Amino acid sequence: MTNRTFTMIKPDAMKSGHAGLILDRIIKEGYKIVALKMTKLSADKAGEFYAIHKERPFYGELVQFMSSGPIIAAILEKKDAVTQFRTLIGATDPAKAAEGTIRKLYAANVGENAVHGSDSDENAKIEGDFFFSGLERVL
Ligand code: 3AN
Repeated sequence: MTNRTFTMIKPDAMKSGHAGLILDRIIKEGYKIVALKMTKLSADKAGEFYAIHKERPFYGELVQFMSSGPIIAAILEKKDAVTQFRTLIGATDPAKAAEGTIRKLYAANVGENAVHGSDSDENAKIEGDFFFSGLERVL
């Protein structure tokens, strides 16, 4: 059980002005921000990040969406961070997400679902390393 996970506030939540509320919620839920940046992914970089989904039917749409506007990327620290954060964001499809979760509150649909959260400790490390150098992290 690691104490870190990786998140992105996706282009839909950036566009709808919910980034501040989402960050505020994350902090209030007790996550410490280890690294944080706003950036815009090129289609190539979005494709690389989501390479694990290459064979899925929605891959093209996902890459297009994730490179359509700015995102905020962050490494977060909390006890049991990966599992706890997946609970906080809710199900992939906001229609199936529990009340009060970030996706229930702010996501429009399964494709444009406001936030990303790593699904394992291993992927949390890979994803954090994809966005942040050592110099860009606190500790
Ligand atoms: P999660 O983000 O909840 O871990 P994954 O890993 O199954 O979900 O999917 C990664 C991303 O792919 C999702 N966050 C969402 O943006 C997109 N996605 C997943 N399922 C679909 C779908 N059926 N149609 C369009 N996009 C999807």
